[in-house]
Amino acid sequence: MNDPSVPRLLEAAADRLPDGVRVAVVVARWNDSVTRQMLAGATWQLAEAGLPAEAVEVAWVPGAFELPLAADRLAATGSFAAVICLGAVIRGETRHDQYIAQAVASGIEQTARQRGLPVLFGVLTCESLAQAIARAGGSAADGFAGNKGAEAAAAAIEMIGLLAAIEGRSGGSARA
Ligand code: DLZ
Repeated sequence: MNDPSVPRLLEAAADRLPDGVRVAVVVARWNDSVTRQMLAGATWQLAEAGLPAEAVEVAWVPGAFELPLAADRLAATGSFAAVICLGAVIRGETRHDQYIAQAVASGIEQTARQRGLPVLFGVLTCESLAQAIARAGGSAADGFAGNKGAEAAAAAIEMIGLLAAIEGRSGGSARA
């Protein structure tokens, strides 16, 4: 264990959340047949990690473009260990989707760094509704390519644990 050739490993419990943690989920209403399924995936994943329903706050915004501002305000409250952003940007006839997707990605990344907490990019950027449905829990017609809402929640759980381990505040610890 103390072999100097083995790097120290900051280990966090990747599947359980520390007690008292609260998580916010911001969901875009645009393409809500998709985003509702992503929200269901995210809340299921958070419950699996031991988070009670009352520790999860859900905020709806009109579309993905509005996710970063809402996420930023939620992060600024200091009440949440992570903010999970969920949206579905689907290609249309114009390049509108590209502008939205780029703004959302960079807005979320900026909020995470400026506020110093995990802000998760659970935003689909798809060619078609069928592609989005497949990534939001799937259907018989569209196939199954996971649930990106659940995956964003899993990433939030891991990052909360890792940051707590780095700060030395949780069950996670630096292993020598
Ligand atoms: C306007 C628009 C378009 C064309 N497409 C999407 C989309 O695929 N996914 C999404 O979440 N939102 C879309 N929106 C709405 C914008 O995100 C935003 O809500 C409006 O432009 C108002 O700012």
